Amino acid sequence: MTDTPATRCGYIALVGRPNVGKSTLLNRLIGQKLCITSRKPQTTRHRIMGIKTTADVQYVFVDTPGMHLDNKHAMNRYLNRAASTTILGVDVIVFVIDAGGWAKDDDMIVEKLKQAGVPVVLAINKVDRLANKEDLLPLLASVNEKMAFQDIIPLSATKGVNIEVLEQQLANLLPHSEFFFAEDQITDRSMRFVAAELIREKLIRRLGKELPYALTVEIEEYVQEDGMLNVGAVIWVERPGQKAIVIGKGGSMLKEIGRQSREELEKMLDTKVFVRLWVKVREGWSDDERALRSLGYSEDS
Ligand SMILES: Nc1nc2c(ncn2[C@@H]2O[C@H](COP(=O)(O)OP(=O)(O)OP(=O)(O)O)[C@@H](O)[C@H]2O)c(=O)[nH]1
Ligand SMILES: [Mg+2]
Repeated sequence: MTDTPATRCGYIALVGRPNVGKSTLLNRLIGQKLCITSRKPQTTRHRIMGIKTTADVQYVFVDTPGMHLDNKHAMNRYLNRAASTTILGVDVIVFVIDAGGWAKDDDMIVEKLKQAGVPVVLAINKVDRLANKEDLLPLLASVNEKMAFQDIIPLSATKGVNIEVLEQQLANLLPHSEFFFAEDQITDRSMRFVAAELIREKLIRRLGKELPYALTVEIEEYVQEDGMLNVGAVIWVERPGQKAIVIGKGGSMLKEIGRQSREELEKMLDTKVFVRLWVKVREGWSDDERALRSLGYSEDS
């Protein structure tokens, strides 16, 4: 008989509707900025792993796009699919909701979680926004009727409240296993992918309400040379008017996005970085299944 390893290791999906703080929570759990975040819903578009290794536990967190009822647009269908399929391959699910209240999308997600057949921990995020702790009581009383949660943990991803409690509970739920990844590995994604995401984050944060959904970033050049990293990226938009907005007056917006991206990449990689950006138009790419695939929005990416 083989001995059970003393260590624990497994996959933990962070799921929930858009904007509840899944990516912020993942970054907090692994103690470093990996996933992009913003005030605008539907910031995350790809499944991405964030790995945390301690002496005896390796947590493989999987960030997912927000799930929502609207399935009319091809991009929305892709986002829902990426999140739904993740649920089926993990050991534990952290279902993130907003302390502000239960929403219709949460009901839809619960139905999917019931079918997953793995423990679900409910994380009630953004408790720092509540004026009084008692304000949470009605929500706490009602969530028990939704499904049998393994645990219910009120927390704040931005303020770091109750994060260790969640982490400890998750450790207990992971199977005994050898580690899957090297102890210093923090993600399954390439730095090239992370660079594209960072540029997209700067764009989402700077631009108005509608534009974020109409753009995507494609890295064309990623070359390390003479102690310097050269990053060349195309920002795809859907209409000429959007291109003008992204470029800005005299190129001012594009220059600012480039500067912010460069600074964050330099901090992250501890090397000099040079960022070049272009803006190109590809009409209707976000509602075109083929264009989506060619721009990296496919199940295996
Ligand atoms: N006050 C407060 N704000 C938070 C907290 N956690 C996240 N936020 C904010 O909520 C917004 C959304 O956070 P994200 O982490 O991007 O949310 P998400 O669930 O990943 O969103 P999608 O990727 O769009 O599905 C950001 O402005 C965060 O700063 C929290 O604990 N307290
Ligand atoms: Mg996110």
